[in-house]
Amino acid sequence: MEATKIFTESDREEQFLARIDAGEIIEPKDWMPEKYRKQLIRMMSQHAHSEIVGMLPEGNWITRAPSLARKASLIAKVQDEAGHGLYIYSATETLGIDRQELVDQFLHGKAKYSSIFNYPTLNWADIGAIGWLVDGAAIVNQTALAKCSYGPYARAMVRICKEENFHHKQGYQILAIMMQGSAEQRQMVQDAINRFWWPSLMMFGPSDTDSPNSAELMRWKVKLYSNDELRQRFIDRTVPQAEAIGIKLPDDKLKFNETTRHYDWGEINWDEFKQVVSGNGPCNKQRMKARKDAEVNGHWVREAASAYAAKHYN
Ligand code: FAQ
Repeated sequence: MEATKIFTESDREEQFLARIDAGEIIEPKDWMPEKYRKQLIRMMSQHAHSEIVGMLPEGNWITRAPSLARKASLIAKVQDEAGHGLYIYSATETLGIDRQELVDQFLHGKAKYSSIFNYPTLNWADIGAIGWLVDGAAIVNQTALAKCSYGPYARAMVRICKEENFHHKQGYQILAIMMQGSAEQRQMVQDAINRFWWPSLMMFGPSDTDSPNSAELMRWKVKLYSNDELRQRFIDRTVPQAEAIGIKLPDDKLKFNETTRHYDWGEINWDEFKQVVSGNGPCNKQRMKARKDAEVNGHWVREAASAYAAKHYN
């Protein structure tokens, strides 16, 4: 009789890597290395928290949108971001972690969220800038993630990218219309872009030489492109859009390079990035307070919803 083969941890890891190399999609019940699971929980939960915190700078303008149509579309956008947070929390739960645990990690400062949402929204053009630049950057990053190796995350990204595309067009349209308006309106746009351009580039994370997680995530095809590759892709597609509506991007070194067929550009202020990520950006304290207050003030709503669900759906 043939002896039953006992698979060791390293056999399983080898099989797992062979599946990754073959381009197979990993599903929740498949065997996966513990580090793969942990890395996904870290990255996906950071992404979910970002979507939820990302509602705050835009929510700031709902009561002051310049028309009923703009107010309606901004409410819809903010609501979409809540939906994105919820899909990604659900996808993260498939890795065997409870959503409340993820939220608690965030509220206790143990899980990060995107640096971009620590900047204030000072004028209406900032809402256009967020749609055009922040959603634009998110699309570049997330279109790649829609092909990542973990099924639930990849599938969540497909729908999210469709909605982000709509946000991106909406933001660009806000700016394009303002650029055809008065000198003051054009000045508002330029001011918004001056403040949001560099932080949008920081959304892609540290440069490749300074990104501790990239090598592992790329080996597992969670990340298909490096931080710098995606940043370059975003710059290449955004510069012509800026030129088309007369916006000047705040980087004197920005210039199309005929040899590389990409734009050359200036230096990111990595000190600023580190400050913002470590809690010292312009709005970090305000954002955390808003989320902590929501957790406390929304407790009775969650309790009532759970009681209702227990009564009607169990
Ligand atoms: N902000 O080794 P890496 C959106 C941290 S959603 C804060 O390169 P990794 C939609 C990183 O966590 C925007 N922290 O890390 C929307 C790590 O720290 P850790 C969010 C950052 O994971 C639009 C450390 O630095 N999108 O915008 C940032 O390989 C409009 C070392 O970095 C996602 O989360 C940062 N910018 O690459 C909503 C997409 N960058 O955890 C509302 C999914 C890096 O080891 C309105 N995530 N860090 O302590 C990713 O693609 C990746 O996680 C990166 C970072 C690319 C963000």
